[in-house]
Amino acid sequence: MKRVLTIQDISCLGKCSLTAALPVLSAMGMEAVILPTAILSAHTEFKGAYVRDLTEIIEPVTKHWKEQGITFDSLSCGYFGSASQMALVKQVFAEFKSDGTRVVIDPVMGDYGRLYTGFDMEFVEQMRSFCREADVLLPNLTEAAYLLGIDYAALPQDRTGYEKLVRELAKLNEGIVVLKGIQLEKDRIGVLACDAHTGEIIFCERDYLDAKLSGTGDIFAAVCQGAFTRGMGLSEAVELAMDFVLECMKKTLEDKNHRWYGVNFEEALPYLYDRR
Ligand code: PXL
Repeated sequence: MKRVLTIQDISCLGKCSLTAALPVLSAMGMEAVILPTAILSAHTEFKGAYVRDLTEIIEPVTKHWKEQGITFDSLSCGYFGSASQMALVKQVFAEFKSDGTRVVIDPVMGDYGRLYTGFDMEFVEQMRSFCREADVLLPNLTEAAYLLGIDYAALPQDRTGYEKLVRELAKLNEGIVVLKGIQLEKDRIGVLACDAHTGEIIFCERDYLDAKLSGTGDIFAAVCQGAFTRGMGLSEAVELAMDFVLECMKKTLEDKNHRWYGVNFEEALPYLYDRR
């Protein structure tokens, strides 16, 4: 069985980051090992969340794994508790990366044009250079704008503009970039993927569901990690991630009393299991 590492926070309440990635990776048939970067009472869309930074555990936990001879088939990271964790996680990647171990980085910083609570420009600067570690980089539009130092309001409006943007992003990691949340038409949403090695560009589009739901990016990232680890190609991985996120959103919106703070991925898991 493939064993994968996912490094991100535990939001005790909120159905995102590790509490969403773990079930997704399990449903995809792989052993998920976790390295929590922080524990939060709830994700930061909740006002006044309690945050406990876990920077201090990174070294001793990974040292123990090394002593046990543990290896991973892929490595990923998402939400960091603080900017200083990036240097440590870079070391973790260096220690556990071997031939064929893909590093998937979701540069979690913000959405809808603004940074999440607790992040600042210094964090953005560090993230920009940390992105170099990524074989696969998964920014949304907000993160893309911050990474490239451009105004969110000045993002492109057409396919040609986005292709230029995604190629610029791919210079950060010289690998694969999957840019999420592109709306070229009012009722469609898509992702544009670029592989800097081959020059390949893929655009994958689905019907747009007009709902702002937290955790979809984390779920998208977990499916991508699982898909690449299972040996799927770029196009297959991206299609599966999009379809599953859409399935989660549909399941959520079917319930008029759905939770505001996360998607119903639980009832969508059989779909993922069948398509993996
Ligand atoms: O879903 C991204 C995410 C992950 N972790 C925490 C968050 C957020 C987004 O708000 O607050 C703690």
